[in-house]
Amino acid sequence: MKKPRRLIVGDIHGCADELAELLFRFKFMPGYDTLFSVGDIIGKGPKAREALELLRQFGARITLGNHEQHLLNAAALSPAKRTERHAFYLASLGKERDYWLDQISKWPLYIEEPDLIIVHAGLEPGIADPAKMRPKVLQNIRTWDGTGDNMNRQGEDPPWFECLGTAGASAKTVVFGHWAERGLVDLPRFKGLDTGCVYGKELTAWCPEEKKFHHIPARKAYAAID
Ligand SMILES: [Mn+2]
Repeated sequence: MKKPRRLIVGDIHGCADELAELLFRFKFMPGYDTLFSVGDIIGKGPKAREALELLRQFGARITLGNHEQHLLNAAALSPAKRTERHAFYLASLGKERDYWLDQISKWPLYIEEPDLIIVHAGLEPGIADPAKMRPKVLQNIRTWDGTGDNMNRQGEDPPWFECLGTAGASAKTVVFGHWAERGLVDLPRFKGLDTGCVYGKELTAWCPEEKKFHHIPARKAYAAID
């Protein structure tokens, strides 16, 4: 029998059919293999509830994405103050809304394994300890301007993973999502998994034991790139 494997899945955004196909093709064995998600399971796409349910059934450990943060923010507002987008996010949870809100509110900002750090967007340059990094940075960073005021200035500022320097240079591989426009990142210490499934590209996961990516093509484009 094969050794237990870990599978870390990139941004799903309601693409539950592609997630199911990924788990099937990987021959994922619940209770033997371990599943992780970098978050952004909801938002944009069609089957948020089904994706959450699949991850629950397979015992996934999940880091909080910026879209889950948007959901939690929506739930904290009085109904009169919610935007249409807030309402869409809350409605996407279906009847078990309260159950999922409770679950999602417990998801961590990052997960540390002996050899990995799993995080939604990336690590904050200049800070060695992930516990001291700002939540909004862990959830949103793409590029680094030296302060974190603007974390999405592509083409002007460097990607966060080029800015960690020696302070953030742990021996662990950082596995992240959140940057569909850039797509797959395959550097020795950095694995970026958001390959824009919801935009009609593909769902990507990485297995550290196999040192291999797994890709499932999107069945269609569910949303336009914003
Ligand atoms: Mn994101």
